[in-house]
Amino acid sequence: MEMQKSLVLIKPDAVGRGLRGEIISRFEKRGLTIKGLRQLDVDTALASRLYDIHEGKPFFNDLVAFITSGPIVALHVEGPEVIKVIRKMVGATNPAEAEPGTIRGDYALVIDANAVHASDAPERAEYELSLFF
Ligand code: FUP
Repeated sequence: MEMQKSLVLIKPDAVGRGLRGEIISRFEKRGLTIKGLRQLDVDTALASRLYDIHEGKPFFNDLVAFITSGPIVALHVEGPEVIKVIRKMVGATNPAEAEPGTIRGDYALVIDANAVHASDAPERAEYELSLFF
């Protein structure tokens, strides 16, 4: 079976509320492999590289301000179809639209503090993983 990689970030809101374990545990229980795990503070330069595709959008500055506001946990996760699997587990970008049972549907309320980030394509995962590992 072909393995795929994803970068997941547990964002400052979720780290601050003590949800690291809950979130990592969901991936482990699903059967995915945590190949790398790192807690760090993101600076503005790293945030700009992570969010390069959102540069120029109205929410860009808030996005950078939020991801640099406290420690995050970066996870290198692997598994079959991991990008699709994780994005379903994470739920809709806007937590108000995320189904209960998803990470955002269970642990977040508003789009500007939506608990986690997850890569949305294999090429993107390679790029994002290179920023953190
Ligand atoms: P996702 O892949 O679900 O994390 O969503 P996007 O890559 O589209 O967006 C990245 C982040 O930008 C989100 F986590 C929250 C923020 N965002 C906004 O604040 N407003 C928007 O309209 C869209 C995204």
